[in-house]
Amino acid sequence: MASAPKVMDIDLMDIWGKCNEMLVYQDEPYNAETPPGALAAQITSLDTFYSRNHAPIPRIDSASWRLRVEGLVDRPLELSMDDLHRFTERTVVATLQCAGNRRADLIEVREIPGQVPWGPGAISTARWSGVSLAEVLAKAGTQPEAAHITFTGADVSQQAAPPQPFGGSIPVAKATSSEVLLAWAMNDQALPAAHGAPLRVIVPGWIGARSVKWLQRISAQAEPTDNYFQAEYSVLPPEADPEAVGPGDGITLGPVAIHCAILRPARNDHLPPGPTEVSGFAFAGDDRTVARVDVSADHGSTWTPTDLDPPENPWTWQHWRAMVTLPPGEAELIARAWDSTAAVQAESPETVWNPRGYANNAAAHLHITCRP
Ligand SMILES: Nc1nc2c(c(=O)[nH]1)N[C@H]1C(S)=C(S)[C@@H](COP(=O)(O)O)O[C@H]1N2
Ligand SMILES: [Mo]
Repeated sequence: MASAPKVMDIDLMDIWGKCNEMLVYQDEPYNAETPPGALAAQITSLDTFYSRNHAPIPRIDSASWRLRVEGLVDRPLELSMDDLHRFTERTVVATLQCAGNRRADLIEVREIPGQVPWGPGAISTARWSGVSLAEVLAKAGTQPEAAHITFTGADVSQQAAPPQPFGGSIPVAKATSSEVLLAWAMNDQALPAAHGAPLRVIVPGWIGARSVKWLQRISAQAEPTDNYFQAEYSVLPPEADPEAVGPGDGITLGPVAIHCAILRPARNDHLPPGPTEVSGFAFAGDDRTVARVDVSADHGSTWTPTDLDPPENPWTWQHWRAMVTLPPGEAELIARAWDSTAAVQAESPETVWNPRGYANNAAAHLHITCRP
């Protein structure tokens, strides 16, 4: 399956509205990473927003499309787009991050077969607009036994066993938080087909996999969904065989853990020794914020605090920068971030390696060569 990303020679602009600098791992299902230059913007443009799929992208006729809301509810609903537009429109800026982001660094520790070798760009930020999921659930009237809200998309994935539509669930407490949206717009434009048109879930601060695209069904349940992808997105013990484990054997992923990336200098940059600006972003996850980011240019002996942007809200990345002095010769830049609960990134990918390569939140390392 996926190997090193390639920059496409055909015009993806015409297919999924993506720029040609996207790092494409697979054409079908379409899996492409945001190019490094685009990660410096606070809001990611639609043509550079990363794309993560498990099946061909469906094109849905929004006029005949309906959303079913069922399960443990007093009043099951069937809603058209017009019905949804009668709810109050809400807008939330939120970063979406794939649980497999930065898997490439884990693969350097030990191979992870059959998974997309994402670099640091399976993450992007958009201004999402739509209706609050809490309002739709209130209209349906969730019953007291409803503990989880399940989402099912329209795309049937052959990667699942057995093949099934992509789905996932989140606990009711998160589902009824004001930031969770059923979104029909992205950066003030109609939601593109590649990002889930006509309607997708946005679960800010949680792994991207729970933000189900091409949403068709919401179901209130006593238990988490048994959809294949709910259990697939879990962290297994290092010695586990991912082919042999059962659904409950891993740590099911929900909220994202604090991590950061270095954007400048770029990988393989050649810089003169001396003062240089190092910059990047950090993302705290859940409803935490980034509290501090430090950088080191001497393998972690000394650390320089960075100038960190204030949070726009708890669900978005924060950019940072600092001047550091580069030594002559080979240098290793390290950046590490703390969140508002004082949790800090793991020191190295070895610590967090897991068989499916999820949730790599190790400190960012960048090797550069400094020559005058
Ligand atoms: N229906 C459906 N929803 C989905 C997926 C999918 O394959 N099908 N992929 C999920 C994963 S793993 C991620 S990281 C995000 C990616 O959203 P994006 O493609 O809009 O960036 O969508 C999630 N929602
Ligand atoms: Mo993902």
